[in-house]
Amino acid sequence: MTTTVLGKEHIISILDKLHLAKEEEQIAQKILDGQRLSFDEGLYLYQKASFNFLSVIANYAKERISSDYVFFNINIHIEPTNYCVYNCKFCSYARKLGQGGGWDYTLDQIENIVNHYKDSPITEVHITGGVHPQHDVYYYADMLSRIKSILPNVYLKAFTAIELHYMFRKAGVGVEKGLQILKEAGLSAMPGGGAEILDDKLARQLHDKPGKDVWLNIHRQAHAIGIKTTATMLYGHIEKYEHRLIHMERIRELQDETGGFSAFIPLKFRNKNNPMSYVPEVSVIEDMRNYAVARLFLDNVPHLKAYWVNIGKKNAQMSLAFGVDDLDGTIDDTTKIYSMAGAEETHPRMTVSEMVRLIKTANRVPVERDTVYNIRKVYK
Ligand code: V47
Ligand code: SF4
Repeated sequence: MTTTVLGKEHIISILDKLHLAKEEEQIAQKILDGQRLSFDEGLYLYQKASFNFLSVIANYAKERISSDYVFFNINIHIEPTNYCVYNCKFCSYARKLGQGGGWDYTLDQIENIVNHYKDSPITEVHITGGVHPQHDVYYYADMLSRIKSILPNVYLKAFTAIELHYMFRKAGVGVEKGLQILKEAGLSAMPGGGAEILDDKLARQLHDKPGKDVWLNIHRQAHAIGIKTTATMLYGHIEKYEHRLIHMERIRELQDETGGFSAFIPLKFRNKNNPMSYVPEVSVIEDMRNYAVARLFLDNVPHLKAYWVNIGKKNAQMSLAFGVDDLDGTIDDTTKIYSMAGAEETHPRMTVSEMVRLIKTANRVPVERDTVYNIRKVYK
């Protein structure tokens, strides 16, 4: 298999042939020199940079961090409940207690799900769902301990900041104590959901959840006790490019402070079966441009993930030419949030060999990782 690490000299020679605009040249020079882009440069990239330029330069930024490697893990998701106290206008899956179409697995049912994976190679259980009105942090700690007693060696990546905020308050504990309770029960990492766009004015048009400070503070405190987290960004709805950049600036600032984010995950708004269905979805071209800008702007977050369940396998493969170096996991058809919102993958599942083939046919080297990016196997 031949791979394509282009290297600095080769990149410069390709850029020379692209007849760059003056602004593109300046931005390219900054990236080649390892300098940070400003807000205005980010805006220029979103609004005016050519597609070719974005691909070549984001690819360079990716290769500097992860060479020709593309990471994935072997994981499942558990969505314990879709009952939710909040009303996000983009959400297709939440239900109110007493309404049809809801679920709330008992802890025994969760044990049954997990038992099914006892002899499988999974290394991660990713747990996130609705914000159930009746469950507190002690209930969820019990859930984590029970899973850990069945699968002692897996990483438990669990609960968005928004779920945590509610379950801590329900139990009357602060963030520090709440995180400690969960860590003792087996929590090893936190997913990045619930961030949406970290701008309170825009957020008020999208949802009724706690604002940006709550999300940022819970991630800050998680990082302080050694819990790595990811950060998501819900894009392609009513936001402007400026909002995406404000969002990424807030992630970049917190990362400067803590270094605790392992990956950034743009999530494309999918518009089926939710109160925002009137908003058209953005194009695949816009998805690729967004990955590239994220790679260039977030110079201090090591990995950029394309969540294939959200954008489909083929688009996820294409994103590998726009700075993405991570495809999340094999999933095994254990999540509903995107199939209910109209994503292509109605039964999201990939075998390891399918994942490896998808990455190899993009001329990249597949690397199985664990939740915190320790390398488990390189598929040369
Ligand atoms: O916060 C909800 C998003 C998130 C829609 O950390 C939607 O590795 C698009 O955070 N269209 C939850 N997106 C999922 C999540 C996640 C997923 C994969 C990996 C990781 C990780 C985290 O899903 C929510 C919201 O931003 N979402 N509805 C929708 N209609
Ligand atoms: Fe609840 Fe999450 Fe849906 Fe918002 S996105 S309504 S918090 S399940």
